[in-house]
Amino acid sequence: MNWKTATLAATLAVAATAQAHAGPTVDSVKARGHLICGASQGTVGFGAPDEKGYWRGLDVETCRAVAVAVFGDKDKVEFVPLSGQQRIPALQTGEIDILPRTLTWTLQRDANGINFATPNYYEFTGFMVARSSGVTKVEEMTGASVCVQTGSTTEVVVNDVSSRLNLQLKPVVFDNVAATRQAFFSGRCDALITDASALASVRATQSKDPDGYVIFPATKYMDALTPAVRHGDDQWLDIVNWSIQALLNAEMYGITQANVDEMVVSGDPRIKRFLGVEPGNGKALGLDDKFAYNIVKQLGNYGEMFDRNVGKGSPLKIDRGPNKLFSDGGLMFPLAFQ
Ligand SMILES: N[C@@H](CCC(=O)N[C@@H](CS)C(=O)NCC(=O)O)C(=O)O
Repeated sequence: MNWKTATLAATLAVAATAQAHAGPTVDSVKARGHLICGASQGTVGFGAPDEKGYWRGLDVETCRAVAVAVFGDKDKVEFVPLSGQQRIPALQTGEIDILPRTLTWTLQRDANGINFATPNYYEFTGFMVARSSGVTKVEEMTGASVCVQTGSTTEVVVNDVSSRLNLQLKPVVFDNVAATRQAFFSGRCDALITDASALASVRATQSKDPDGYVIFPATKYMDALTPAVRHGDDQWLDIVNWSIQALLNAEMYGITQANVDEMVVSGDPRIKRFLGVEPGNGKALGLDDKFAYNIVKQLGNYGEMFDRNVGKGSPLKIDRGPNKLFSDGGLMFPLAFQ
């Protein structure tokens, strides 16, 4: 054996044993026959049922990608709407299997019984105010009352910004999405604070006069909105991570829902591994070797998902900005399928 064949033999030996042991979450999901996903209480673009009751949105489709990975079917998933306050306990107690719900990755949350997977959206917390107020930036908000929801990082942001700039902001706190938004639109508060994308969604889909409101960043510190799972089940974390990675890799390779069947005959070894033409990657995760192919076939790539839910193909028209792939100057980073 020369050094080349010896290395190849060693690699193949590792590949042959690289099959994941089943973990408790994937076992119970399979036994149940569907995934249970923590969802928003209704933010168009991220998570909301359409007029026929079918759940749509970027976070919703992140769950659907995991359902495809496990079952080969994007519809083997049940969505449980949760408030900001309810969402983490629902994950910790096992009521849901996965929580992709505009959840900012923070140390306190991470240390508290949950694990974050791969961010599916990056952005800033924002304020929305009536255009008629004339306010266009945080520094002009002295004394403003702010509608804010419990169980969200925005409670911390309001207090941080207020004390840093000595603005004496007055938080008016609510415990669910509808009440918070309704209070703002009825004039109970001068400003509404949440993720800037959720504000864009609320403005586009829930206000009578979208032009009558302005949105600006509340802070210069960016959030990574990241699907989470429970502590203590590494295999499940891997499955969620690589389902999200499948969406990012597909975009990097230019593989779309429309062309995925043509890409299967690609001669590029990386693409062959990615689509499961070369076996091994699915098996290593305890999944079908075609799990990434199936995800793209049923949902498209990350860019397609972004565009139809929150980007140019949606009412929100949000720019890709930091959510571009790293190769286009963004923060989305595909990891190697090998
Ligand atoms: N990213 C922030 C805020 C996200 C969030 O969940 N916001 C609350 C209100 S501030 C919410 O329920 N948003 C609407 C939704 O997710 O439907 C966090 O992780 O706390």
